[in-house]
Amino acid sequence: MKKLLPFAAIAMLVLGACAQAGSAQNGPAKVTVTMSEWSVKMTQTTLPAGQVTFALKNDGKLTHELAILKTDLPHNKIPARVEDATKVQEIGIIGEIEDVEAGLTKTDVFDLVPGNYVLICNEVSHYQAGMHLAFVVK
Ligand SMILES: [Cu+2]
Repeated sequence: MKKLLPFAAIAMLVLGACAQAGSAQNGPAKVTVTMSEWSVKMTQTTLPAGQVTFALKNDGKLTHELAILKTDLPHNKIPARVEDATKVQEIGIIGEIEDVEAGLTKTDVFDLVPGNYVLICNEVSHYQAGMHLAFVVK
């Protein structure tokens, strides 16, 4: 009987892994955002509601960051800050991945409800240089 215990433990691990894979079938729960000067790309711009893993990959030479805004504003119409026009107002911010240095990738998980979103880089003047993108959660 003692020898059965390790098998039971392995079986539970395998079942756990299957359960995780199963939930991914409902929709991709992971998206990669690639940033460089001066662009933002996403592997897909329609995401399923719920927990979504964002991997921010910095393919550029400067430090970039990702801020997720839940807003119906067009992605190129986010207003500048009054006190510092080199950055925009983080309207409806639900999370961010801060300061990813060149060549690195940082990952975080965000809980998304259905709606319209804008993804921006809010390092100094990066938004104005074109680092913004719209995506939808359904
Ligand atoms: Cu940037």
